Amino acid sequence: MEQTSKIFVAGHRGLVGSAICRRLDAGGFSNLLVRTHGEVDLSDARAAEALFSTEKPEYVFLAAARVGGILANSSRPVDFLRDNLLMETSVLDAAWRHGVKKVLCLGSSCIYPKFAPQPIREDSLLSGPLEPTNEWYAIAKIAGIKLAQAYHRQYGMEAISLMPTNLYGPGDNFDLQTSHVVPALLRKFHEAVESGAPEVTLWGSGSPRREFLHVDDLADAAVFLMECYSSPEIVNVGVGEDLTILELAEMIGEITGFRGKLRFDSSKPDGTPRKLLDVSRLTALGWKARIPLREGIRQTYEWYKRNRRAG
Ligand code: GFB
Repeated sequence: MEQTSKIFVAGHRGLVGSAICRRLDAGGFSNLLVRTHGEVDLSDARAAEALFSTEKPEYVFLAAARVGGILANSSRPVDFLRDNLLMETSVLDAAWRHGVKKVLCLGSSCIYPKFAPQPIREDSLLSGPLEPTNEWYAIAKIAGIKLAQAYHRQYGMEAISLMPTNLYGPGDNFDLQTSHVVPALLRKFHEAVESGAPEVTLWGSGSPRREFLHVDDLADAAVFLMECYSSPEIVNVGVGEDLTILELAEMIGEITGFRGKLRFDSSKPDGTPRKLLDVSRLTALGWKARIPLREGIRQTYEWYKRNRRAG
C-alpha cells in the first residue's frame, strides 16, 4: 500500500474497524474511505456495488460484521448467519468487479472444530463438528474464507483471511446481554464496586480457557499482513497463551478493585472448552503480539470509565 492509496475500512465504527483506522492513521495512510451503516448498508449488494463504482477503493479491510458474545450468537442465529453471508458476498463481489488490488477478510477462532487439537493450527479448518453456541457465525465466517479463496482461484483476486482469537479493547460493546466476556466483566465489576454489591455473577462454570488479543495488536497484524502476505491460506492471529475464565475474572477483579465474591450461573453456556490458536505461521512471517493482557485490560478499563462518564 502507498500512503496515498485509497483504502476502504468497512465497519470503521466497530471494535476492529476503528482500531484499523487508528493504525492506518498512525502509519501515515491518508486516503481512508469510510461509510457508516446508515450511509451504506453493505449487506445490500446494490449499495456495495454503487459505493465501489463511485469511490474505486484500491485496498479493502473487511471489518464489517455482525458480532457478539456467546448469548447473542446462540439467540440470534439468523442475524449472525444471514447478515455476515450477505456482507461478505456483496463486498467481495464489488471488490472483484471494480479491480480492488487486495482485500483483507476477518474471520474468528470459532471457525475451528469444538474439539480441535490445541493449540489450533490453520489446517484444523473443517476437520470436525463446530461449537453449537456459535455455529451460525462460524458457518458464515467459513463461507467468507472459502469465497475469498474462490475469487482468488477463479479470478486471481488477491484476498487474504485472518483468524483472530477473542478480541478486546477500547471501543468494545459493553452491553451485558450481547457483549463478549472481557467488556462484560469490566462492567459487572465496576458497577459492583460503585454500588457496594457483595458479589458478581459470571456465566457458565469459569473453567473454559480463552486466549485474548488486544484489538490494537490485531490492527497492527492486519496492516502487516496486508503489506507482506498474499497467500489465500488463512493465518491465525493470537498471543499464544490462554487462561481460564475464573483467572480472567480474578485479574479483572484486581484491576477494578472488586473485593467481593464470585458466583457462577450454570444456566448460562460455557461454550467451547478451549480455543488457543497456534500462531507459528504468523510468527514465521515476522509478527508477534506486543500488548500484555493485564496492561491491555487496564487500558480498556480506563477507556470504559472515560466513555461511561461521557455517556
Ligand atoms: O466472550 P464470550 O461471550 O464468547 O464468552 P466465546 C467466553 C466465556 O466467558 C464463556 C464466559 O465460557 C462464557 O460463559 N462468561 C462468564 C461470560 N461471564 C460472562 C459474561 O458476563 N458475559 C459473557 N459474554 N461471557 C464467542 C463466539 O464465543 O467468541 C463468537 O460466540 C466469537 O462467535 C467470539 O467467535 C470471539 O469465546 O464463548
